[in-house]
Amino acid sequence: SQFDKAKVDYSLYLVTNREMIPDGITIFEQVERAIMNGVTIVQLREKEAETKEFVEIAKKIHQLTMKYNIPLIINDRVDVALAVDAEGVHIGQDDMDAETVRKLIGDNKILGVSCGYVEDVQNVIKSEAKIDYIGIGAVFPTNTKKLKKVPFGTDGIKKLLTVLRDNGGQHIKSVIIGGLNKSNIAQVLYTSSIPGKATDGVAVVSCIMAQEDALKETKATLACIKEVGPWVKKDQILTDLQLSRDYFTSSKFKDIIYTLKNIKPMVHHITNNVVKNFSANVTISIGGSPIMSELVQEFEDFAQFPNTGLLLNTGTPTEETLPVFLEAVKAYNLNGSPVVYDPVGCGASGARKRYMSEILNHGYFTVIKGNTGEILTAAGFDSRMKGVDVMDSSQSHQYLIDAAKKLAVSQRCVVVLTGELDIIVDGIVDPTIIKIPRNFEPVVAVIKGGHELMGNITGSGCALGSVITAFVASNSTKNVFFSTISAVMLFKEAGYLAGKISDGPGSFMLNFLDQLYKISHLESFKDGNWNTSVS
Ligand code: 3NM
Ligand code: MG
Repeated sequence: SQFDKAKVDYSLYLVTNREMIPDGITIFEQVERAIMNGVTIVQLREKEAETKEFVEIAKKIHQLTMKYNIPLIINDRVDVALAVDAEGVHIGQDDMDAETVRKLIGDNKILGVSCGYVEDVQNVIKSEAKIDYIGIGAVFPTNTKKLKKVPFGTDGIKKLLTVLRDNGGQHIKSVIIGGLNKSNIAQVLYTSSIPGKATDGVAVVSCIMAQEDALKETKATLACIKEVGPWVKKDQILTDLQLSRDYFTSSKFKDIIYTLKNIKPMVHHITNNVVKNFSANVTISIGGSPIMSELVQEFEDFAQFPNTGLLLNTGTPTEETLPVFLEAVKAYNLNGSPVVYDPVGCGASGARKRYMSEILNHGYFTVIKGNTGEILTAAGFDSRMKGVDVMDSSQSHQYLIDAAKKLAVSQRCVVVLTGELDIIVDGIVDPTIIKIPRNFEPVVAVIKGGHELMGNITGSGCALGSVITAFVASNSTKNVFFSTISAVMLFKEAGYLAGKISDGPGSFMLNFLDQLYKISHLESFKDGNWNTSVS
């Protein structure tokens, strides 16, 4: 057959599995529906078939793929590929070696190799076989195949793409595989590309082959790949961003407040036991609507409400909470609703650190908010570094900014690092640019202000999470970074004003709620200590 290897579209790569097709539908019907609705390349994978049957099926499937002008890849069996003149062969690590396969199929055919480890990718790059693409997996657990390795999440994808990028494998294409479906594809694509290298496609089995309505499911899956995600709106450019006290009298801030009050965004809190009451009060005082729920069965319903955000605060974890957290993130990701993650105390123990990795690895977060130690830990920086003690203040300042930037870029989200200075980094890139330039530099905002009494009451950091979630969920700015900055500024201003009139933590807590209420209702702009810079 005639085809151009350089022009192969890997974006939705269907791997077949006959066993899981619903009764009454043939593999040919299922594959044709898939091709007609967006599959761009097909791999015929027959683990049980005898050679005769395999070749018969392959011939028929090849007629189909040729009719729609897409390539057919045969899993493992070079003889079958040659017999039907398929466009390529896909091999695993335990199949025939790539050099021999290449000799047998010739230079014009596609050759793909499954890779699960760094060494696998290094071998592909070094190989004489001119391997065209790699399959990166398994990303998540799957029922489709007995896995010999532990699924490695988005971190694993990044690691293997980095090997390709940095070792002369730039030209080698890649598809990701394993447990990918509508609930995670868009998020995984968005968070797993690295500057300078992105994966070229998503390989799926069950989310098409096992479906009663393969037409609808293929369309939906393709939409996840093409759209990259509804949770990130196309950003306006922040050239007119003014981070001064004037901001509170600006029409922009008024718009945000009016919208917030009209919309009354719902903040679904999954938060720690210490701060529930205070967080709920803070949410109400700024015009939001708090709800506390850890009931998995209702997450889907909440996530579908318009203007609803999830605040996930993992401050009091137990053995039972992790699956609840993951289900919540999944429900909100699936519906494109924002998720704000506060990894409380994630550096405090090995267990909390693993907890955090697990959570980060399984979903997309719109905003990640933490104190110095938490963000340093999440970014993989040395969190014992009590920065200020060992470095001069501009050095420690830069260290914190670097950590927040690293986390924001790697998670493609907004990061808020709270401390003496609040550092806010915009790692959200225009979702239409999947291939992020290597020198991508996120915008950083540094906000001063607040009051020292804020550190003397429990839950003020956690309640900031509630305000950020309310602002992002009401989405009045259409820009997560801008909404987050607005939330932080409001919070600090209220803290400053409350601090000035309070005798201690007790009265501060009450005054703080009052000030949040007043500013949010546009009553108080008279005083403040805004001193803010954007770089
Ligand atoms: N290969 P589903 S995972 C065929 O890790 C296959 O190499 C994998 O099926 C690998 O899309 C996998 O139904 C099965 O999860 C993927
Ligand atoms: Mg194999």
